[in-house]
Amino acid sequence: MSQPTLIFGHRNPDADAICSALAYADLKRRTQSDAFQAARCGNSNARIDAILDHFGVGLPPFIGDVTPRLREAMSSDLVTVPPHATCAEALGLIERNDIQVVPVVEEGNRLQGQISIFQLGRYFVPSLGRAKEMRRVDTSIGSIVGALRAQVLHVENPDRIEELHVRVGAMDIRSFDRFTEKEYIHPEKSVIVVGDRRDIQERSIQMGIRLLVVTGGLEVEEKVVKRAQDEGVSLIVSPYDSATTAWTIRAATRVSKVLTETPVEFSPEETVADVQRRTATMGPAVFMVTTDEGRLVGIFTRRDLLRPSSTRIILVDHNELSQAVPGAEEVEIVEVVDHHRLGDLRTTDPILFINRPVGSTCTIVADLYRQAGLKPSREMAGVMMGGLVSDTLNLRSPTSTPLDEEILEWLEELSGVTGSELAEIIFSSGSVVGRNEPDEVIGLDRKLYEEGDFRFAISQVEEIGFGEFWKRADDLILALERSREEERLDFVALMVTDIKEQDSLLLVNGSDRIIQAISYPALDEGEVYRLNGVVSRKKQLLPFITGILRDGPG
Ligand SMILES: [Mn+2]
Repeated sequence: MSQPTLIFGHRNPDADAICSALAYADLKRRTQSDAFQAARCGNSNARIDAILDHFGVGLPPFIGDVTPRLREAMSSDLVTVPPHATCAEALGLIERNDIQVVPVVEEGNRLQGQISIFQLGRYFVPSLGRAKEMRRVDTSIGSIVGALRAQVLHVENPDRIEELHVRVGAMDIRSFDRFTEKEYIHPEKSVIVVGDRRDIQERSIQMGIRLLVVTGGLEVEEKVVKRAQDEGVSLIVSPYDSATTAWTIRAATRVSKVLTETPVEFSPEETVADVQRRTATMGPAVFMVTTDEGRLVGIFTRRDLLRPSSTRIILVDHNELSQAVPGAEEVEIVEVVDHHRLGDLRTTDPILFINRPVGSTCTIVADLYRQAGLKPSREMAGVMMGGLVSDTLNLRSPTSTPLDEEILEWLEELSGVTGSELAEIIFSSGSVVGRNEPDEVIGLDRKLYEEGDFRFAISQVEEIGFGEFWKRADDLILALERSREEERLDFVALMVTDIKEQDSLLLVNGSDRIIQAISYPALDEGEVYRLNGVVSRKKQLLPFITGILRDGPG
């Protein structure tokens, strides 16, 4: 089964990011297929937990990175041979599977080497300058019997691996003797392939050669068999003619004797992009993928690396790559459902892109249920309410629209909970500032933006009253500055919103150009400002900052 399409909210997910991913996956499963799965690329927080716990829904699984890895690009459908296999077996696999290279593995798939069609070619193609070598075989008589499917008349020590030299006894007996003398091959290492030439059969046995192979499936005289047994000469009958038999014996050489190529090994966890870089200038056409323990798990060619990743993702509650799960730019983004400004996203194919200026992504997803003529379950209605109520501060934020109001009413009916009850559950789940370390407060709901070369981040926390904030303001300012230095940003801000009073405080650090342009009253010049009536980062604060960047102060 192909992997499911993953539905992700943004990094540092808030309730709307998590809840809209869960609900959109549920809607997709109901309207299309099971192949959709909600995911998250960041940690949960107390508010998200409060919503999900209340409706008995589990958190989506954490997937922190979707960068394509070698394990997805490689082929794990492996055709291998053990080191004791014969070249004939390796060649058979190469031919049957239409491949170029066969990995040679020991017990437990431990990679020992690889054998390629080119290597086998060099081994088998005759070279007149190395005539003697061309007839050498490193194998056992048992393997020769197997390769030839020979009839055994007598064999000794069939499993012993030994160096043998093959000769065809096709000449006159006198020439045969002369050749034998000239080549100095010890009879114990000689394999002689012969047809029904009784004189050469007998001379071979008399010389005490290691193996006599009678070809063409010919009958061997009883007397000859008896002599072979007496002299301890192995004697078999090949069904093939002499030329085929000689070649097949040679092909009974064990692959371990031919191995010369050292495989280039890669880890399944390397990214496809890294592997592409590493292999760009490498000679071999086929590469091996092994675990740290040296176990072979896959094989790939450069072409496998060019196939587009099979990972498909849907972005909800964001549409900018800087806010998306790491690796998003290298996989296929198939849909976007969002309620933020348009960012930098580019795709190669047309995609479904839903962006509506409403209070929450959950509002859009709920509306999609309505359009499909479907009622969400009590749990899903509650989950969507969670995103809607927390993003619109229960409709009190300036980002909320008549549609949010209408959808909230519909979801209240389905979930059996009112917006204010849920708001109470969400926002009383504790002071974010009081419960977390300053660095965590900055990171919980933080968005990164790029305007040309200008890179900045705005974090936001919602509190009931500013009491906890003032206790920790100094530490928060230091944490904010650290975060800017660590990420080399031009400007950072933390917006602390009092959801009861509908006001915010803004902590700033970085770019003087922006800070000097802030026209809100300063509580602490250059560091803390009071944003009267401002509660929306997206609709109120962000346009203010991008306005300064584009037009300059004024
Ligand atoms: Mn949202």
